[in-house]
Amino acid sequence: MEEIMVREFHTEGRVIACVPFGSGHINRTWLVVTNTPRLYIMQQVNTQIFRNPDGLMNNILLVTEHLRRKDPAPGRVMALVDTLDGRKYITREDGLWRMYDYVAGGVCLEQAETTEDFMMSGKAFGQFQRDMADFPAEKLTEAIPGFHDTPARFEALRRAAKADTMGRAAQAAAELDFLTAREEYAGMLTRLQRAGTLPLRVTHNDTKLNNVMLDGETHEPKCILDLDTVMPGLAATDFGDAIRFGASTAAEDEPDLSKVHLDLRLYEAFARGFLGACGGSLTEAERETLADGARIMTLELASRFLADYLAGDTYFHIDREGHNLDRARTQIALVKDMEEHDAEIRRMLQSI
Ligand code: GN1
Ligand code: MG
Repeated sequence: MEEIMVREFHTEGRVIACVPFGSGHINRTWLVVTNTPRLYIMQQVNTQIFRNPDGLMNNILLVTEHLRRKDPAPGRVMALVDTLDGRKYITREDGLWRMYDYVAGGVCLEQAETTEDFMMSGKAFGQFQRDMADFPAEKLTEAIPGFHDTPARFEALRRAAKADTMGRAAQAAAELDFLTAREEYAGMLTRLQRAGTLPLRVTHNDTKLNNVMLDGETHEPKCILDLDTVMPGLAATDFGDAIRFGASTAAEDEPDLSKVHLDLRLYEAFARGFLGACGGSLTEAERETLADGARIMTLELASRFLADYLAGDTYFHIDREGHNLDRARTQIALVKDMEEHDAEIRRMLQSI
């Protein structure tokens, strides 16, 4: 299908290849090669999951326009390629199709090579917070309603365990117990937001290290990728999701748990980058909940991976049997480290 869809966009030159690209769990992505030096990224967005494609694309258009006003230099903000009939995307039964200019000269890391790199990704997401601080969050659609409604995520886990449609709950009993014991705590940010203690911001909601493109030479932040989940949210969850993914010593799906630890030096590096770039725009309450953001996002992802494992892997792409259970287990290993080092982490954050 991609060979057909790629002809629907206004590319320069003739398309000579369309190669699977990246490591997303939800959408499908291709690198489009032409007979000119120009490259493109084409994506088929999963509309079973993103059920409001027009709202999602409207978010992206509004946000990229706002960011481009702040920094008009080429390659700093993702730019959509027009379709042949002058639109920005195509919606069909099999999903939403769109194309971006490929940002040349950048690198995306799956794991931080140096603490400096991770600091740079903190800087990028902090800058995003600051650049979007004067944008009215209520103009954005909730691309996935209740995306970080942690209590609802735990409720979904409970339902999946109870239904146990695949007969897998027995294998995951220890993980279920671990998460259930932390359910009350995990709802804390959602409660503080509903009470008005934490303000709604424009947040990215998928602040993984591999969603920041760094300059290939200087490793300074170049461009933030994957704007699909940009919507109103909490600063602490953007901070926390980045720590969850990037401050781990292992990949999100590492099956050997002895390799999975929280790296406090990486944690601190990200925090320095993030707070340095957005610091002044955060309230005291927001700063105080950053450590909770990291722990709660990790608990939330653990419950999402586990619920998907129990329900038969219908949400996150898997490459092997038990993939989502492995993912849930790495998240739990990280939570254990976060709990053990909580006092130290809070002291470190306070000192920045
Ligand atoms: C999904 O597909 P990807 O990698 O952009 C998920 C995120 C998770 C992430 C875990 C829409 O993101 O919430 O944090 O996997 N995106 C959606 O790696 O659910
Ligand atoms: Mg994403």
